[in-house]
Amino acid sequence: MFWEKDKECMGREELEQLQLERLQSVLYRVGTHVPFYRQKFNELKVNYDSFTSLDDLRSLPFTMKQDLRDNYPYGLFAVPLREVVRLHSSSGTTGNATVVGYTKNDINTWSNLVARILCCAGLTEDDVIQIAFGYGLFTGGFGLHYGAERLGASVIPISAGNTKRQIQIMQDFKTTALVCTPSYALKMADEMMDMGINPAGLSLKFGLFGAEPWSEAMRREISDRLGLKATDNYGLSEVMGPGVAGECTECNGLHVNEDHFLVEILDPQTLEPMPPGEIGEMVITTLTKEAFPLIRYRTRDLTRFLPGDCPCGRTSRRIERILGRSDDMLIIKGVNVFPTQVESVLFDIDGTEPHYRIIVERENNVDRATVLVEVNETTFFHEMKKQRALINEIKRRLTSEIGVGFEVKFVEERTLERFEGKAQRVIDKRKL
Ligand code: DLL
Repeated sequence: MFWEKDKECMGREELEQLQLERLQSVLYRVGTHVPFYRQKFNELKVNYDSFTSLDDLRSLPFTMKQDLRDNYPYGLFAVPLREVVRLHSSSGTTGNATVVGYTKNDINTWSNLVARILCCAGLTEDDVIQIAFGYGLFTGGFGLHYGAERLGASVIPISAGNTKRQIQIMQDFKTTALVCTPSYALKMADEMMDMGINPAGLSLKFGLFGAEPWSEAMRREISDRLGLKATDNYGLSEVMGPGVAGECTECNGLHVNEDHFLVEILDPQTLEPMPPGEIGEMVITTLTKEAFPLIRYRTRDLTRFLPGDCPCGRTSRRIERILGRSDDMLIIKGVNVFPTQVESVLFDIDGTEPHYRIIVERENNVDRATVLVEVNETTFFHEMKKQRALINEIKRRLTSEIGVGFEVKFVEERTLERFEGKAQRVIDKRKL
């Protein structure tokens, strides 16, 4: 099933020609209308008129989150505010907020690309889509909403929170597709258990999850518990919001909407392209956005291009699920650790619940990382010997798969905070 087959299955040569033309036009636009880029292009003597291949992209400057903050609120807009019909903002966990804007055309493109991603995940106009992302300055709610309407599905704009009511509505309205963060989907599964509702009795078929990193093990957990096909979709507010990339029903990587976004995977240190198939930082150039185009935006998200063709027939390049953000990467005793790696180990072990927290401390200049993991009642009240054995098994697997030792502590079911939006997995108490 395709939304725009001619675009999704375009030959590489034709696609690259389109990307080059769009790149030149966006460079002209920002070079003319955005002082920040005009100055950078002048300094670096960028002559985009003479670009003959996409490799010329490498002469262009990068844009960083800090540049967005320095130009807060409207400094990077490429159109007058009069042409902007929507604003969104990302608060971020550190530093000032950033603001992004959309023209009418941008909203149109955005809706279309999200519809593409929904269709790619198997949804049709027959679906009843419950959007449990926050509506507001966060791009998740409105982004998915407009896309789902464009698809022609029946949209339930319930927003995040009020979990009991979510489940009631899911039952009454016969929701077939749930859209939220993966951690919120798990919270819903817990709540259903408490309410004595069997997910098998609901009409759920699809779950479209995104906005935070999650593991393959978590996908299995959610799919099994909610009885749905779970796919991953990716985006970020700076670049548009949801709609940048999404999985098809093959579930083997996220197809990038390459006719609208030019993606590079670079070595975060040298900023040179990573060899094919290796993990690096994703850098994105928007090719069609009018109000808020970005050139070589450093997302900090780490992933790699997947080799080979997808059996679904789409020719767009696929990226692997996001491993994490380079700023979420913990360095524990010098070893790089992503919360998703810990998650993969925990979710694979019987007796533990899919809820965990990682606490990092430093004592006498030595790092100590502790994983708090919820365990079911039976495990929690196991005799000491059995508990020890399970803890040792988890420790052994964490050490062998991640390369650094963790303390592991069991906590009772339902003691760790649950999340309705993006989960906060790490508490870093070190003053680094
Ligand atoms: O999270 C946009 C979005 C909404 C995407 C709904 C998908 C669904 P921001 O709040 O600006 O925008 O956060 C963007 O979230 O740089 C990634 O680090 C992370 N992220 C988003 N999607 C995924 C994903 C929205 N599928 C930041 N897997 C990005 C892993 C993701 N991380």
